[in-house]
Amino acid sequence: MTADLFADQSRTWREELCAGAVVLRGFALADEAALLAAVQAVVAEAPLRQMVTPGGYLMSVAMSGCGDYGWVSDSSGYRYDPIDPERERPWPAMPALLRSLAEDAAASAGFAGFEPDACLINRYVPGARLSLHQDRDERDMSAPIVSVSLGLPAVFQFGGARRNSPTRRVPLAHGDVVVWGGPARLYYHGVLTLRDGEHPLLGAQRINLTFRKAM
Ligand code: MD3
Ligand code: FE
Repeated sequence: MTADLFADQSRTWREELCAGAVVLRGFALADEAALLAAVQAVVAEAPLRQMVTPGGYLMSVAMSGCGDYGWVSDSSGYRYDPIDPERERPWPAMPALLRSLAEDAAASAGFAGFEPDACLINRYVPGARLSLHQDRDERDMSAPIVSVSLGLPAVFQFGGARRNSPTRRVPLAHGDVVVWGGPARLYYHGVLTLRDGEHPLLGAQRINLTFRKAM
């Protein structure tokens, strides 16, 4: 009865990228329908929007979020804000299912006790990209970041501690979860231009969730 024996694990496996960074392939697949419903409920309340960088560029990625804080970019800089400036209201609460997925992924990568207070939602349509950057607006760098990929596949670019560190390319597919912590927490990273395609559940888009401890 090999099929039964592997029923729970056959679609999920682990790949260590470097010390502190692990890909949990397929980790989000088990609950994908409920996960997508939760994300849809959040963006129905706080719509995805393209933000402006402090340098005046419109970001190709559309963003929203939930939890106690949302990440905001405008002409004055980047910040975590308890208020969504578009709606002048707090961000939607983080759905329990999203929180527990992030906590479970962090624990299974060795970061037990992760308590995210922010979940950023990034939406990529074909042509959108995220250039190489560090995530350094969070207060506590000992907490990891948990990333969940949904929809169209993307190529993730991941370097090192310096902007000119050599980079590697890692394909990320629907249901993949990545946990970044420890020595990898401040590594430069980005997402290459999303290619055209059609995902059976999400159509022509990729959604990425990143769970953080912002404050
Ligand atoms: C490596 N998002 O929102 S998630 C971001 O797919 C962001 O939308 C990408 O980078 C996306 O800031 C990549 C993977 C990720 C997130 C945070 C990291 C990788 C990281 C922090 C440190 C090192
Ligand atoms: Fe990032």
